[in-house]
Amino acid sequence: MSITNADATAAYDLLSHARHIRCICHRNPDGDAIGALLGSGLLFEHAFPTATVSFHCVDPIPEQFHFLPAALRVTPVPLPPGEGPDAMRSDDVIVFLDIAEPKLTGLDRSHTRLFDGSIRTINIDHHPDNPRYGTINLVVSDFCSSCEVVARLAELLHWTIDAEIATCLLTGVYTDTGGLLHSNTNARVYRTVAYLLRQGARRQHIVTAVYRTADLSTLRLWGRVMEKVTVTEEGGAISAVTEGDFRATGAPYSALTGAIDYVNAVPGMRFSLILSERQGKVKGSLRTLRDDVDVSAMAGKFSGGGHRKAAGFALTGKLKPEMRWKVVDEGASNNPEQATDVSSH
Ligand SMILES: [Mn+2]
Repeated sequence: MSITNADATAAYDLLSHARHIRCICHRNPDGDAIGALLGSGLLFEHAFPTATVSFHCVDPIPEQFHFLPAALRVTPVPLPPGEGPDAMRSDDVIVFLDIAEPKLTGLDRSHTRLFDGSIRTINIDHHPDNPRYGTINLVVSDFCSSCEVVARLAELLHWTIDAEIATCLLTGVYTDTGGLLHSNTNARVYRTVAYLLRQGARRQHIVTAVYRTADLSTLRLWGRVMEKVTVTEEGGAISAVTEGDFRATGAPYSALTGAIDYVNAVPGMRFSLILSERQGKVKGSLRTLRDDVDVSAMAGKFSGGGHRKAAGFALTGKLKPEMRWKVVDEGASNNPEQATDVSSH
């Protein structure tokens, strides 16, 4: 599955009539959301010089991505200051990047017009559970990243990807494949990487910024994550960080990104999970290395979603620490009947 020529042409037609193209990525943006946001916006700017292109995300772009071109042009709300949702004109086009569902914009309640069909929108994504909420949907679930979808769109439309744009797009490919290590890194992904490198993508800059830079506060937060890993009877490697951990280490919520890959490294596990408390919510990140485990289905039980091998959810509430201790008669350690559970809370 990929984007068809017809999809690409439909997107082109919509964009070519736009006065203002507003690109939006999901809240708590990761490298793919940011790379796709900036890369697509810059492509549109080159392709449609008479249109105004703007970049939006309700949450700030983490500092580690500030090296990307146009990162500092990102503003919170996809509307000019002082204007309400009704000020959006009929010739405006909204482009959603890496947004699996409307609520992940953080704007689904305040800007309902974005999703009621009254504004023309293009939905560019790679999440399999994306409900195709756009006027035009460029959703390719077997692509590794939304950046790969943007690169494919550019290829079909014969748009030039310059070094700046290639750097944005390669960032998303790198982050959503865990540095080309995840199982979604197939031959087509390497082909895309080769193409972006030929266009001048600054690979070493991405590697340094994303994988070889960690604040002291991040290292301390990760220390707490690693220290608290426990293994469940269902074969899960699980850790949790509380608001207290974030406060004590001084690390922002975004610093947790990447820690899950270490928890997921415990041999023989079916899945891994990191729970984190964030302002009255508990966020869960799930990963698996196994083909017979579908963590997006697990996340779905908590109204979350994602991919088979990487998914997440968010619940309202906070974490209640629970410690379980078991006193086992050593002579009968293989017989669970003789173990006394003295779980304490
Ligand atoms: Mn993505």
